[in-house]
Amino acid sequence: MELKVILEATIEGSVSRVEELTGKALAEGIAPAEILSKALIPAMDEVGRLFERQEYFLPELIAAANAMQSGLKMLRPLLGQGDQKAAGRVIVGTVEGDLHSMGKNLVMTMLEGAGFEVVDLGVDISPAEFVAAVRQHQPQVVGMSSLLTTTMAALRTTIDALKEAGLRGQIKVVVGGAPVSQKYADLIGADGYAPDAGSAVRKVRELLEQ
Ligand code: B1M
Repeated sequence: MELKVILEATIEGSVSRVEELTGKALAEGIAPAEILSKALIPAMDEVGRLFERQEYFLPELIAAANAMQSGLKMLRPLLGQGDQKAAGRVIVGTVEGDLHSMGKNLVMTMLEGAGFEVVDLGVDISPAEFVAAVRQHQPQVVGMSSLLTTTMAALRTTIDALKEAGLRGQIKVVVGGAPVSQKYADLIGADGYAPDAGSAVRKVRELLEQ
């Protein structure tokens, strides 16, 4: 089966087609990571381009996002099944004002697969909520996602809030999301930056070894 059909069904926003075709691809023995990297993720890139060209509007964007989520949900238990004991506790959230969840979900899935205990804070998480979550869950690592240039500043305000709360010294902060870069991460005083979900796992491991 050609993965192009899953890519097209995701762009069209068809949840039922994506579920049917993902099931078929898995039954044919295609690796979950391949379905993700060659169909679901590039589909969202194309949806972003269509949105920029104003060929797609919010309803199409939401439909495509739902279609991707439905595929991701099927792949999630199969992605990078780890056999280690909990390698550490990580809390992950999308920053205040930002509702994009899929990148965060993918990062969480890969971390879980790598053996980490992961707490999902959700989206639109304020600095105060991050602070409260660190107090409650006592993680080693805090992961923050930002997908909008307008919400990138919330990465900094959240780090500042963690400092003010006296918690910064006990955690490592990893940031990511399409508009974020290593340079920006350095500028705002994050401990790490990862461009994608796979490298987020490597970065978290690296920080915990320090
Ligand atoms: Co929005 N959106 N969106 N959107 N959306 C983008 C981000 C945009 C680039 C589209 C575009 O114009 N081309 C644009 C941002 C422009 C900018 O800021 N420069 C945009 C816009 C403008 C908006 C709205 C403002 C639109 C409007 O209302 N007019 C609005 C904002 C709402 C809000 O958040 N307040 C909005 C809304 C939405 C939907 C709700 C409809 C939907 C999200 C649904 C959901 O997530 N449940 C949506 C979608 C789907 C997108 C695009 C098309 C796809 C995003 C996505 O899920 N990609 C996106 C265009 C694009 O990115 N191509 C776009 C797949 C996902 C797996 O990748 O999230 O990049 P990504 O995550 C990657 C890496 O970034 C990284 O790893 C992930 C996996 O490899 N990563 C991390 C992410 N977080 C990380 C954390 C880490 C480490 C790595 O450590 C902790």
